[in-house]
Amino acid sequence: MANVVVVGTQWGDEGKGKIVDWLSERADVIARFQGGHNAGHTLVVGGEVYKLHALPSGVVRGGKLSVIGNGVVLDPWHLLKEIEGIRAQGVEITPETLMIAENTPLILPFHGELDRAREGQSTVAKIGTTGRGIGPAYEDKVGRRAIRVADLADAATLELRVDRALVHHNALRAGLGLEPIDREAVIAQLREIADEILQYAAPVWKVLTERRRAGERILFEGAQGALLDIDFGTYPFVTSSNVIAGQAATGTGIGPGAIDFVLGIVKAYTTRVGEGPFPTELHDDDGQRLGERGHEFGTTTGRKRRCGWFDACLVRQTCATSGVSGIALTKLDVLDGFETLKICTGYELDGVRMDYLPTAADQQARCTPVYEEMPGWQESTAGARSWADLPAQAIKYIRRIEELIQCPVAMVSTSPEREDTILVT
Ligand code: 2SA
Ligand code: MG
Repeated sequence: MANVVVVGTQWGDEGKGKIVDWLSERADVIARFQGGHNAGHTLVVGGEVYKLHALPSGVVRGGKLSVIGNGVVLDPWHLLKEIEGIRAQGVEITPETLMIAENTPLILPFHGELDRAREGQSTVAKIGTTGRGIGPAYEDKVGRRAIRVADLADAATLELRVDRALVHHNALRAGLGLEPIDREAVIAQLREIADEILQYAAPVWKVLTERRRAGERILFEGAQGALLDIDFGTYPFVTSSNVIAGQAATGTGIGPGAIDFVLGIVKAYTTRVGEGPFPTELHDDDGQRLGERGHEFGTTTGRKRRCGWFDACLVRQTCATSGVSGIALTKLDVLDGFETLKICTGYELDGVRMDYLPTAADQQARCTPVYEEMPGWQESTAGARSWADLPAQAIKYIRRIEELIQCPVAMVSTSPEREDTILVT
């Protein structure tokens, strides 16, 4: 496997961070290609816990190049704080090990304010966002009024860019009852961090192309999950970027031909944080148990995640939209000890069997899951490192998932620890 894209196949929090960390041992470059510090990736290395938001998971490994691609939206103040925190844990971060694409749009303080104001003001508009300003920053990018990393290098350009953004934002803020933005303060804040950010700035598209030609391997690290994709997710309850694998190419500036393998990360059950449809959601003891055993709380916001049975119908769909070549199944141990497990194989919509989730919101709401049941296993699978360590029923569950989603299992992860991984060869 040369260049691998890692993507979430559900609503995020599938355990991508650990898998990316595991794969990054075999990569030279690790690149983020969408999202921002709404992501929360937890890595456990030799007992040390690292919580990453904007930084690629590769940073904790020495000798690799970590890249923040143009598809990301970057809060520069948050990034500098995150770098400081990770450095304090003993990780070296320098312009040799971290590169930020010059054409990356910035998240500014008023983006976060707008995000939170919208979420707070109206129950009609509430998405359940992380409140990090992700949506408003992407709006400015496609609205052609973003301030990008390269703009920090020239004072006159920066002022022009700020003015362009403020024309839009001040009008919007007036409607929401927010104070107009203090132009001078924004410019001063940006100038204050400009040099610190610019030391990492680079033409990432060029660097990646050259590195690839030199035979180096690139690992593309997705954030969130395919059902939060702006086009293919459960719109409007989605994030504001393309999350699916195709974005790895446009979010870094390397052609789609550079992608050799798409690894879909699949949690052995389903979770979702924020509002929106979730056909297999459980409101009973089983759901409670999944949340407790799986420690299902947001890494970024600490929010409790909604939990439910594995939805093979949705994952079959997301494996298709991302062109997943193989999956990594994670958090299998959370299912240890259940008497019976349920898998959703499709939906019933007004008496008709569906093998995909329809797009129309009213139809989604009327879809009821069709389940098949399997006996669970009583043994512990936590920390298993080979197939031989897994109970027969657990292997059957994995094989059934593989069949239903029409995609082979390439890896199984049995704990947050790097080594507790079963590779399927
Ligand atoms: P936003 O902030 O605009 O991207 O929110 C829009 C929707 O996307 C969801 N979203 C996420 N879902 C799961 N995990 C995410 N990352 C953090 C984590 C979240 C956290 O790893 O735990 O800590 O709460 C993430 N980021 C965005 C969000 O819930 C909205 O449904
Ligand atoms: Mg997460």
